[in-house]
Amino acid sequence: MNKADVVKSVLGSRSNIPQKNTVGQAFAPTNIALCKYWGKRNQVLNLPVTSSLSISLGNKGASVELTLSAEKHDVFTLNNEQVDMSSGFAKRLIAFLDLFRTEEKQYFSAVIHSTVPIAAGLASSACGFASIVKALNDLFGWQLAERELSILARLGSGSASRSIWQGFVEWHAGVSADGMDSFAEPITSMWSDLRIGLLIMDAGKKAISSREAMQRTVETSSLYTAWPTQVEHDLRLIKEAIQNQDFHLLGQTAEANAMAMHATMLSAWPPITYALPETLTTMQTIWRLRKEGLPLYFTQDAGPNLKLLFQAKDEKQVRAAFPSVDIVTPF
Ligand code: 2P0
Repeated sequence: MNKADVVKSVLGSRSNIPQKNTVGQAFAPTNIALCKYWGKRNQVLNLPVTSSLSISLGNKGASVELTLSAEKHDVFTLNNEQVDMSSGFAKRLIAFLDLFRTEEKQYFSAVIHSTVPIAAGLASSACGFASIVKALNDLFGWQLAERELSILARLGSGSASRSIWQGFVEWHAGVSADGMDSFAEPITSMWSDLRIGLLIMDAGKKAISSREAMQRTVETSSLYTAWPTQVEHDLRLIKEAIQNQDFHLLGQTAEANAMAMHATMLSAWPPITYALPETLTTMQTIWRLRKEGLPLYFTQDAGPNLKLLFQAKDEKQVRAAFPSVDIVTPF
């Protein structure tokens, strides 16, 4: 089964002719995993080895306006600038749109506004592909269920399956070969005093893509065999923490999960680390502050940046310790 087969099976007899809209509009939030997705059981369909759980970042994400283009090629603008169509970003998006074109070759114009740095470990591909799928659904009037949107977004990028919703979201790994049971869904929850702090150490492009890094980890890391067990344990605790609004359990489990994921990368060959010296000194500052009594935790993805987890009551202290922090209120 390839991606085109999945698209065909999800869309059924739905048409690729704009129904009542001539423009498809959508927004999708970026998301940060508290229990990470790291490793695939199927690289073509982005089917994960384990389930994962994330929190979406409110109005941080990507908005898209999608129209059919009169040109004989796609045209993309990103944050008001024309995208170089030979760039990696454009090629990936063209390949994704290829899955949805009619036989007589439709071309698209996509006007994208992103409030997250591209490829800096801030899940820009997650909100990017999720917003494109939602915009296609709007343009063509497909009226797909959110579960189906999640399956389609996954074909662009695994973590995009979680960016269909706000709040806490669980992506079920699934077991089927075609991935029809590998979709995300929201966890009913409300946690108004939860805060996420973004600490950007470097908004530049990463040295190794997460796609390549997770594959190398699966193939060469001796610690990877322990990863599925770790995830099973952490998923259970995080869900318990969400249900009981137990901040310490949430923070501790998310931080431990991120450290374990990075440990699997360190033991890959050639070894992989996304940390910069500043990442490590910032971790040490967080650990010191926590020892001094501040309930502050972090998580780290495929980049050097850290994402802080704390509660509204501690906002002032967090700002004092990290003046450059960008604070997000997810609920
Ligand atoms: C996550 N990451 O759960 C994990 C944690 C990075 C670290 O999902 O190959 O861009 O497109 O499926 O989704 C980043 O990987 O990878 C990611 P592909 P993706 O958020």
